[in-house]
Amino acid sequence: MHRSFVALDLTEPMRRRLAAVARSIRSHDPRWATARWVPPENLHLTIRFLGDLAEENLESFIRDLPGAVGALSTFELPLAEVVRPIPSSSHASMLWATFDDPDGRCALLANAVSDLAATLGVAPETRPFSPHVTLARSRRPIPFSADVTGRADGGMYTPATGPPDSMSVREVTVYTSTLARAGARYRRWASIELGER
Ligand code: 2AM
Repeated sequence: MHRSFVALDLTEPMRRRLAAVARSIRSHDPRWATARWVPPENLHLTIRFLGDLAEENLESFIRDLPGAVGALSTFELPLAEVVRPIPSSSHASMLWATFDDPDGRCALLANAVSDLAATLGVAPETRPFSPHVTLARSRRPIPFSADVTGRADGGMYTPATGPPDSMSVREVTVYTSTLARAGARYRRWASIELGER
């Protein structure tokens, strides 16, 4: 069985921005230093978690994915909150970067992937889709102070480069993950390009 999910890779500028914010929070806030931080190379935006799939089901899903999403066009995903404590700032068990989905294209993509997953018997998602990148997880809730975000996200870019406030989405990727003591290890199985706009 393969623990599988479909995700968006971050653009390199967005990955650098979020990784820099994560580094900075760790160094400014000792309470968060011991949380489980996602390594920069593993940062991703989950479109749909599929759970455990037999290899033949995973292969069939990958075969059918271009037909399910290839007609959807590429889109821009604007960053909403660079750090959002979940579920609340007083008891955060995760830190997310959140994205807006102004024209609903990301939700459309998630629905198309979910419809295909349903044909393999994957149970429907119970949580509403909310595009985010998980930066850190903690087993016990930790308070998160919003002023750390300002300090964490400031001063890392020259005006010429500017921090990226949005990322282009051109493809979706199917991953499997193996949970290990040192953290999750992801294996990329296939990337499917979206259609040109
Ligand atoms: P998260 O970022 O919201 O935590 C790979 O494990 C990805 O699949 C994670 O990034 C995680 O999304 C998502 N995921 C893991 N377990 C899940 C579950 N039981 N239900 C929904 N999504 C899950």
